[in-house]
Amino acid sequence: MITFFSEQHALHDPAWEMFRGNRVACLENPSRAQFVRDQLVANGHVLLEPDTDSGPVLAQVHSARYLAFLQAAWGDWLALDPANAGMQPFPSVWPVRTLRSDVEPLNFTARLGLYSMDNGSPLVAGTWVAAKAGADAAASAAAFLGRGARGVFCASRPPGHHAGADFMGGYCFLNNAAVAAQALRNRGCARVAVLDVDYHHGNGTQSIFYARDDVLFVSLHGDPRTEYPFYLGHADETGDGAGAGFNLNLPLAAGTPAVVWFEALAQACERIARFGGDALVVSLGLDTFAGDPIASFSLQSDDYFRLGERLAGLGLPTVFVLEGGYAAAELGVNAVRVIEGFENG
Ligand code: Q9C
Ligand code: ZN
Repeated sequence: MITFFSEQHALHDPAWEMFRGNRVACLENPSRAQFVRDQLVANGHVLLEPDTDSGPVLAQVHSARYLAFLQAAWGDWLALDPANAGMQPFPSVWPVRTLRSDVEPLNFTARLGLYSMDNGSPLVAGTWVAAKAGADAAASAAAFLGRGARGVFCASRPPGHHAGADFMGGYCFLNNAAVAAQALRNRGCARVAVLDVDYHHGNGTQSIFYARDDVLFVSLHGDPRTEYPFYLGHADETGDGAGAGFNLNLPLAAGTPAVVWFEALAQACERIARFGGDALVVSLGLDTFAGDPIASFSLQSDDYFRLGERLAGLGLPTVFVLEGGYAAAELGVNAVRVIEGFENG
């Protein structure tokens, strides 16, 4: 399958994330995309450099002030003190209930809090360039589908599905799946389905399209009562206003076996078939893998081929966007199984 891939992903290389009050190596690191690239090349798949500027689409799915903050963030951090070059900023204050989020503070780490949902989205010198290359891959994939391809893969990082219209979160900065879906809409698809199979609920994507009936969001994920992102992803979130009935969450208990996961996938596919859209975007998180260090489903590598086959059964032009998956050494094999299952289905 044609894959959009940029080496610029490696510019996002955080030194640490927080775990139990300590700094630990970041699970979302460049080796992930390198393993995916290596397996794609080893199996004869063609890599293309992203060739479409996602700028206009980013302005449709993210707020102007968030994009301005993210693009300028590293420069603003350095302007405070040149010694900040060797340090990762960390948010200081979050505008939770009763606090105002309409007035942007001048203080940098306060603004980082305003534009973050969590303490787990490390921002470094290359974050904007790497994230923008991923968004460009999503826009390029949408353009490529318009030229008649059946499926296209974006092997990008950092991931995107936790990023909302005006915040980063869960290692995500720009919502690549939302960019792909909106770019497909702009290119003449009247209705687009997004299926999110990452272990974690795609809160950013859900929220971006929650009031819209032209983009259906369907997600299978760990139950937010116990799993990240905790504050969204429940079954009773069905959409708002015109979007009522166009959001379907299928939360599954941590430890859910693969056979039950595939039953939920069948339910998700039924909803997408009933929607009858013109294209499909798959938020392809591979942290459902049994060997994943931060998740608790138990899919095996062969299950990913079956996943690809099931998705092909929907018969829709499909953009796959890489999301999570932290068993890095197996990530490439599992990603290739999905796209080869799709090509076989
Ligand atoms: N020390 C995605 O899969 N943080 N994001 C875990 C572990 C939340 C996962 C912290 C996990 C976010 C795209
Ligand atoms: Zn995830």
